[in-house]
Amino acid sequence: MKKFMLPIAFAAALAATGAQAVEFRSSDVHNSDDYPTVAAVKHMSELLKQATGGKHSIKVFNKGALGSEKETIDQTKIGALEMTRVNISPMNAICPKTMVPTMPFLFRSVEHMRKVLDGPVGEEILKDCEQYGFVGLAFYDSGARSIYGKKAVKSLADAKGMKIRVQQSDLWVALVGAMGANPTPMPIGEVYTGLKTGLIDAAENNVPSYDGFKHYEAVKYYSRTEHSMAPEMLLMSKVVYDKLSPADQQAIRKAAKESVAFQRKKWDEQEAKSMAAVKAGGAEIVEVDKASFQKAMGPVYDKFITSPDLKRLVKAVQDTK
Ligand code: BDP
Repeated sequence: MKKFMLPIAFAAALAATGAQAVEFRSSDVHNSDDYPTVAAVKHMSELLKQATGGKHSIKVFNKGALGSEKETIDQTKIGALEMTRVNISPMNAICPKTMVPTMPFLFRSVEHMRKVLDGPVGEEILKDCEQYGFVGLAFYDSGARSIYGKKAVKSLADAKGMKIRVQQSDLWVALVGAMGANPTPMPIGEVYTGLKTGLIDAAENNVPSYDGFKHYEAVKYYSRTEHSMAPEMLLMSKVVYDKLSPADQQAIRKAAKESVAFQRKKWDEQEAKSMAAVKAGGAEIVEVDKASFQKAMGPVYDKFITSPDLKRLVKAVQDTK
């Protein structure tokens, strides 16, 4: 994979120019220039340009050009990269409150998820990341994640023993382990080859990723387990953010928040488009006994939702009507 990186000293110098115009760089792993998260950050750039009279903008480096999510998170933490758009999951080990929206079968619906993330629970999680070096600017939609592989998974029993790729997060290792499967953590960029060569039997993701990474060409059964609605996050380096004027900081936060509605609209459209594309490409959509999966998830909550704060947050999500 091609890596595009500025030398750290140069990036830091850029970030230090508080009064000057900056074109912030933001990473994304998705291939399509029009993928909802990619398009949303570009839209945010337009809003930011307008709000700052053309002073600040954002350039999106998608296709994983700046590295895997774990790598871009590390770069963002030290200020070598200004912004990164990642799934919430690789943040689980860094900022514990991000585990809450990752938890299996926690959200009852898309509406429930949006309401929680737009409300005080969402704000608390974004804010929590600051002490670890990340300004949490926004959550974006990522739909529900389901298992896809070379065989159909109709109930929990079918997942037993399958080698399933997971994101680089201990919570995900435990979650897929609780299904009786063998979790294999790896960056998304390696999954296509992993599926093709049989290194892994399956992966799990939303339909737009199954489509966008062409995984449906490698494995044909998409079984709708819908086991997690782990959202996307847009993060800014705190090192970079702290050097900006309060007015610029406000403009960035506002533009990010305003890009959320745009992303959600694109997301809904993309889900429909991708569903049609994978079906046309030969994928079979399998209905699943979801309850069998849900019942197996107790140990995941017992292992990770241990502190009073995390218990309070999970309850607050469940109580959100
Ligand atoms: C996709 C997310 C992307 C993650 C990917 C993964 O949009 O940020 O990298 O899943 O599974 O849904 O790694």
